[in-house]
Amino acid sequence: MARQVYIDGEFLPEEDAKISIFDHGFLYGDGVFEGIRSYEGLVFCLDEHIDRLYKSARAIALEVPIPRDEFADVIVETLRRNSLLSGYVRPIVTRGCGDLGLDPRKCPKPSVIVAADKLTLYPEEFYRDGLEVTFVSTRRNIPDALPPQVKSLNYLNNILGRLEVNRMGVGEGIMLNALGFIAEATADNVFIVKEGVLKTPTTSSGALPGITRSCVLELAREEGIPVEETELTPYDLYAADECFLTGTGAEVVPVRAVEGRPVGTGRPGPMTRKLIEKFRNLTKSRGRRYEL
Ligand code: PXG
Repeated sequence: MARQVYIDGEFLPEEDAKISIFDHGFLYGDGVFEGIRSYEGLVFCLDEHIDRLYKSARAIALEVPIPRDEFADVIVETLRRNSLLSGYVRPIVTRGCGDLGLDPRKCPKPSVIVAADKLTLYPEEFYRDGLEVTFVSTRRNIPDALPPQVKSLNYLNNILGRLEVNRMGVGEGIMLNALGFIAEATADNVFIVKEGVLKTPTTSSGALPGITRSCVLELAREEGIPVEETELTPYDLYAADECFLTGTGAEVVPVRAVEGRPVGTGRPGPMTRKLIEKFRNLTKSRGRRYEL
């Protein structure tokens, strides 16, 4: 069955779901998006994702043409129309159609698009044994050029990192910022555990404020684990007791080696395993429930 896509007020089969060549989302990556997961009829952290989407839009002076509650309903309806109880949903807001110049004033009407599909999961052995990561040479965009908090349609920085990851044949790549501090992975946030303290780079280091990241920080605090948002160097990762990545697709995934160096014992550590379990429980309760 053809996938059903929402575009500006209507649902269309994918072959009819088309965006203009003159849309600045296409021409310039001028727009914002989200990646949301649903678990057995629960849109995970729907409010948090909506919140980040509207904040991203505000940061680039893009007015989302529909109110938040309506956007949330459209997201749920897109999952329903695609008969997905567990899936991945991608809301997008673009600057809309303009001329071939980049001036956003020429784009009177932003477009709202929501697509959904099944999710390709990381292989199960990643969760059991951990994945390997490498440092990529592509640095994370500097915040003065493009705030890392904005989940914009400009993903070339991350894609350049991903190309390096693919060439290395590992699971993910860690990006440093211009100062040499760890920012995040190409599509996930990074955490380390050192002497019982859970640490993750600050957003000012170049990390996207990941929804999974905030859930993990909250779960750790609940467990009484000391947490720090701080600057981290490659050395901190080499010397860490544990390391894991977080993201909507990845959830919480252990890292077993960095640049060929085993992290800690080279096996997923106790804090990582605890947080995987707690996060999986959270995916059963937090968000908006729906039925097909
Ligand atoms: N950092 C970046 C740069 C991301 O794109 C995350 C961290 C994790 O954030 P959440 O909110 O998901 O916990 C992301 C989000 C993909 C894909 O196809 C993944 C993301 C975005 C777009 C595509 O793997 N991850």
